[in-house]
Amino acid sequence: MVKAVAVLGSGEGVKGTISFTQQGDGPTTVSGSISGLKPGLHGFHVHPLGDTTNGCMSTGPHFNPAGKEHGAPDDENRHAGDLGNVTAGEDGTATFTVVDNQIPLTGVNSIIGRAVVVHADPDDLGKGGHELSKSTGNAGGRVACGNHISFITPLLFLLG
Ligand SMILES: [Cu+2]
Ligand SMILES: [Zn+2]
Repeated sequence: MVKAVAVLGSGEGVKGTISFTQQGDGPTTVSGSISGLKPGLHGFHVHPLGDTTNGCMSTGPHFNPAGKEHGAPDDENRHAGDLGNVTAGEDGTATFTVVDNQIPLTGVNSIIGRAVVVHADPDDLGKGGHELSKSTGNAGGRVACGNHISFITPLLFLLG
């Protein structure tokens, strides 16, 4: 079992902790809680760069090693980083668990060192007909990001 974590922060009062676990070559389970959101759906993605020099903007576009279009998590044609939406309740907190096959913690397409981003608006999953639907899901601003996704499994264990 390999484990990783990302801590989300922003200047806008949005914060949270996201944990990642993967068993062997199986899917990665992402679970977390994010507070300070407006109620409703918020796009949730892995972006490729663990760089917040210019805030969440410097994390790059969506993690997309296969060169595909933006889509829903269960679409064939999707960015690897497309994790869909998280839903914040009336208290502004989203608590969620997502299981996904395209965000491994090891290997060439590992998401370690990359960033997780939560957006201001709903991700239309590529189906909104907006000019941004096929690239970003038209999910609006980046309200918080966690750079960067870090192993919490001892590296000696991974090598051994
Ligand atoms: Cu994003
Ligand atoms: Zn995408």
